[in-house]
This record gives sequence, C-alpha cells and structure tokens, in this order.
Amino acid sequence: MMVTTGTLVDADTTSDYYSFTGTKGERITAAVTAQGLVMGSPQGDDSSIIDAVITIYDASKKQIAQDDDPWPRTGRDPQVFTVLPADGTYYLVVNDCNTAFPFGGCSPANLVFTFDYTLFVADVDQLTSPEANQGAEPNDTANAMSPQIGYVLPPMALPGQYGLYTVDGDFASAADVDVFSFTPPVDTAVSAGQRAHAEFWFQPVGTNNGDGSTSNAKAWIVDSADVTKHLSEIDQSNYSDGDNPNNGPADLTFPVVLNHQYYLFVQHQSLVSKPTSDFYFARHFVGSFSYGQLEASPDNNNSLATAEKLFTPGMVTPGNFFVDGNISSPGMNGDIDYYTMDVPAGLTQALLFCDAQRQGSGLRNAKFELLNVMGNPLGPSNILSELPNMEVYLGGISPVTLPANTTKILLRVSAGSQDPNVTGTFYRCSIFLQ
Ligand SMILES: [Ca+2]
Ligand SMILES: [Ca+2]
Ligand SMILES: [Ca+2]
Ligand SMILES: [Ca+2]
Repeated sequence: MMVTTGTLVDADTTSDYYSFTGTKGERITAAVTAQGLVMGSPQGDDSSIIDAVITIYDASKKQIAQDDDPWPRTGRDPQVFTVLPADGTYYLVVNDCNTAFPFGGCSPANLVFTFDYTLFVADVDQLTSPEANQGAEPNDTANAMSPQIGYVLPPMALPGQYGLYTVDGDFASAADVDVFSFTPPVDTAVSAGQRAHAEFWFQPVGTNNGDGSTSNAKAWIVDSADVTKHLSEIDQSNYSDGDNPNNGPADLTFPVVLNHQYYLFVQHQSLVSKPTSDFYFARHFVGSFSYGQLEASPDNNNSLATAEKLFTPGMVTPGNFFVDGNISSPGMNGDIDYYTMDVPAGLTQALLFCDAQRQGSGLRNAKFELLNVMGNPLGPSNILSELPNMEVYLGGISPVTLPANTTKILLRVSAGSQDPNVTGTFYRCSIFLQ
C-alpha cells in the first residue's frame, strides 16, 4: 500500500510520475483525492480544483488502465481498478484532465487554482471496503459454496450504512460464469419514502478510461428461490465509459428485499477469450445510494388527473425531484405512470434523466416525457424510447425551456414491452429544474 501527496505544476501540460512494482495477477486500485481535500467542494465538481486523471503503464510504457472520474460518479477524483499482467515495474501518472485529454471535454485549465492531491495505491483485498473475489474455479453455479459479499459496517459508520464493496474475478474461458451470493442485511439503512436497491457499478473495460479488461461482462441478478429467472440484467457491450454523456458505464440495479438471498451472475461476453486479461470489477452498494421517491401505488397514477405528487427530498435544492417506480404491465393498454411537480418561482428550465433497461430492468422501449398540465409535451417531444446503448435524458446543451409562468409540470412514464427473459419492471428518473 502506498499513500503520497503531490502538487501538480499546472493543469494543462505537466504530469507527475510514480513507479511501483507488482506481480502477475495482482488486483490493484489507485485513487487520487484532490476535490475531496477541499471542504465544501460542491459535490466533487469544483472547476477551481484539478480534475485528476490516473493512467497506469507497464514496464515497457504501454498503457494498461486509466480513470478520469470514478464509477459510481461521486465527482472528479479518479479511482482505477486493474489486474497487473506480469511481474515487474509499473508507472503511474497523475495529471489534470486537460493534460490527459488535450482534445477537449475538460473544464478550462485556466480556471484551476488548486493543484494539491493525495495518491493512494493498494491491493483490492487490503481495502477497508471489502472485496468479494470469485475465488477458485469452477464457481459457475449458484450454491452454498458461492462466494458471498460479506457485509460489514465500515469503521465509524452510521447504523445500516454498509458502504461500498468490490466484486471481482476473471474469465477463465469464453464460457466462464462466476456466481456471487448476497443477502442485504436486515438493518440496511433505507431513506424514508424509498426502497432498498442493490447496485453493481461495472467498471468500464479497455485501456482508455477503463480497467484494462479485454472482455465485457454480461451480468444478472436472480432470487435464490428461483435462480433461472433473471430479475435484472445488463450486457456491458452496450455501455461506454464515464466521459461519454450519451452512453456512460453500466449500473446493474434491482429493488431488493432485505434479509433475503440473491445471486449475482457475471458471464464472459466477448467473441475472443483472453484469460490473462479478461476480468471484471464492479463496485457494489445496498440501500439508498441515490434518491428515489417510491411510487405510492402502481395504479392510482394512471391518468393526468390522478398524477402522483413528487416532493424534493429534505436538504436537497428546491426543484430537484427523484422517482423510483414500476410499470407493472408494459404495452399498449398497460400501466402508465403520471407524476406532478410544483415549479419553484424563478426556475425556467427542466432537465430529465431516466433509466429502466439501462439499469437492468426488463422494461423495453420505456418512454419518459415531460408534459404541461394539459398533458402536452413541454418543448420538443424529442424523447425517444429507451434503447440499450444510449442514455435517456433531456439536458446537456438542450434543457427543456418552461413556458413563462409555469407552476406545475408532469412526468409521464410508459413502456413498450417486457423482455421475455428479464422480469424486472422498475425505472428511476431524476428531474432537475433550474
Ligand atoms: Ca477526473
Ligand atoms: Ca471466473
Ligand atoms: Ca466461473
Ligand atoms: Ca401507473
């Protein structure tokens, strides 16, 4: 384990170089804290502080892994995971986004005034945040021997705040499947008005802004009572990396029952098998990682007139809304969910981010629309049905402009069909008024 402090000379030219030695197959993580050193840094996205990037090279200076922002994205401070391919020397470079990616996508270098950081490098099995490794093959079926995610409260944690875990393994062949068991603790903290979710954030693959793996993973969650039924499923080949606003990395999620056993299946998902470099890392959390007001009743919100009201959670900026619902029966004459939101005075634009299939749900062609009180689309009706390889959102450079004096808007959610092999019907949306 190595902890060191540094200060970048600038944010657009100069890199800091480190070296370390490692062994073949060693699972390591490296993290830089820069935003996190500054008290009050707004959610880790302060443009006056370096936007650090970590890049790891082998002894021949070939890039093997890289991370700009962490997944889950908690800000701009990077954390990279990888498996070392050989015994020997490795080089680790810390620099700013502008130095690592000179062709754009970074906050301007001339706005950066704080260059201090700490660098932490460790074996994944030495982290305070516990590792669930696949263990010895064969481990391809769900049974009492399946490696378990060992929930334990981190030091100083609040009751039920079980923290983050790392789930990892490698693919011995093109047919390899690894199975993990998890039972969310009965006292897992769940925010008021929400339901518990298990989240598995699969780290992007590839050597550019990825963990260096040469295989995508297909991953699904099953109930221990029926391991053949896929509750939630993602195929990583549909996802990209954390710097792609239109197709980010995969978060496999499912609303779980506490104190109930589930299994996570992770399967090799590439044409070619490269056992020495086909591996996976997923970060895991159970509880309330994100906001999501639980839909009160699937069938009381089926019309404009009976839209369910969304509330801004306590301590959150007024005008931010979050919902966690289900389309109980997708299709032409199926379930439709309407929600209503009060627009705080002075706010004139709306952003919308939603996921269903993108987070593993079996809903297909889920449709998310912002409407006025008459039920007509707000602005251009340009929300396409959800596709497996594209984020559904209204925002970025084109937020929805609210007509003058708008005091109320609505969200309408529907879905085209149910995947025949995935039973989950959940979706989640965030609405930000600005
Ligand atoms: Ca970064
Ligand atoms: Ca394996
Ligand atoms: Ca296996
Ligand atoms: Ca409904």
